[in-house]
Amino acid sequence: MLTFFSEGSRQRQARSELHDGALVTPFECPERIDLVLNALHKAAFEVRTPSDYGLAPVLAVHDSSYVAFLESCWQAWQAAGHEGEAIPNIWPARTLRGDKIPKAVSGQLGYYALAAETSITEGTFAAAMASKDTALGAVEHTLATGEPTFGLCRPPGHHAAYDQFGGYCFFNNAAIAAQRALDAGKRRVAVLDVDFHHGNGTQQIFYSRDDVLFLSLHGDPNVTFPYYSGYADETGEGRGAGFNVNYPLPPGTSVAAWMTALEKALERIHQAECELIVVSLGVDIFEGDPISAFTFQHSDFIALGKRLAEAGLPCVFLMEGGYAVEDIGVNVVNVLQGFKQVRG
Ligand code: OKP
Ligand code: ZN
Repeated sequence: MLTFFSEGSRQRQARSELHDGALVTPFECPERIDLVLNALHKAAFEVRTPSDYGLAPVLAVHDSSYVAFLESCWQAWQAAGHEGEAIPNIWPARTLRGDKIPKAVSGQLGYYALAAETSITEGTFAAAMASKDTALGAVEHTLATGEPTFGLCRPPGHHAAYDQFGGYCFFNNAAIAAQRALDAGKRRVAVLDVDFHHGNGTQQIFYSRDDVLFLSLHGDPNVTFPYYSGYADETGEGRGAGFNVNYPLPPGTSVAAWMTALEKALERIHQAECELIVVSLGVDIFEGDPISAFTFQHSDFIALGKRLAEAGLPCVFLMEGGYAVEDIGVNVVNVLQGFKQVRG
């Protein structure tokens, strides 16, 4: 299976994440890339550099003012004389106006952010551009050949909504890839999100559409980030009614129970006659993940890859979360190896 990866992903080198009331070194760190690349090389996976696909595929799923904000934010933040990294500290919360985009960068930050852990820094926009190129390189190869691919995206994407960043995400790589597959002629695409956290951004982007079936297995939002999205009663609206499926699961959920939810998701994918699966591959379902609460062991990732291969559809794996850095490489490679064991 071919891997796509763009070196530009290294340009996000944030120093600060607001975590448990303190500014800490971000969990979503550039070292994650090297640990996955090392494991891929050991397992003899070929890694390719994607083309530069420009902004058009980003603007197919994101708001142009939002994209312009991300591109200019760091410069504006510095010009305003702020010392640290760009982090919002006020939002258009329920009792404030949601229809105003303030002039000051501090006000814009709150408007375009959905959470406060994710800082914007010098290389953040460049890294987000690289990450979507990785996703596009992968999906283009799968569309051209039918072969499965892995896109080593960084930063991740599934929390990024039409016009909001947060949860370490800026551009929604999975949504960009799914939209590209539709534009290339696929009639319906499934985005299957197995990251520990609910893919609120992907859900929001496709919520009223029936050409993308979004399914997510994740920690119960009653007790888990992103808290305000990911409940089972979020099933889609309008044409999209029935095309959004959430499987919230309690912290500590057994792998057997998780796999039972996966069976239901795969059944729905077949019933909806999807022609391709984009897998939002977060390996933060690993038991040792420092910010998550599922119970996957190394070998369970092999079983996951096998089961996805048995679904029989063209498959694009895109990296999302995974913060147990010592284990991230083996966990990712195990999914891909499991897939290969079934589909070659
Ligand atoms: C990004 B991805 C934990 C707080 C969680 C943000 C998590 C973002 C996860 N104490 N903060 O892996 O889905
Ligand atoms: Zn996650």
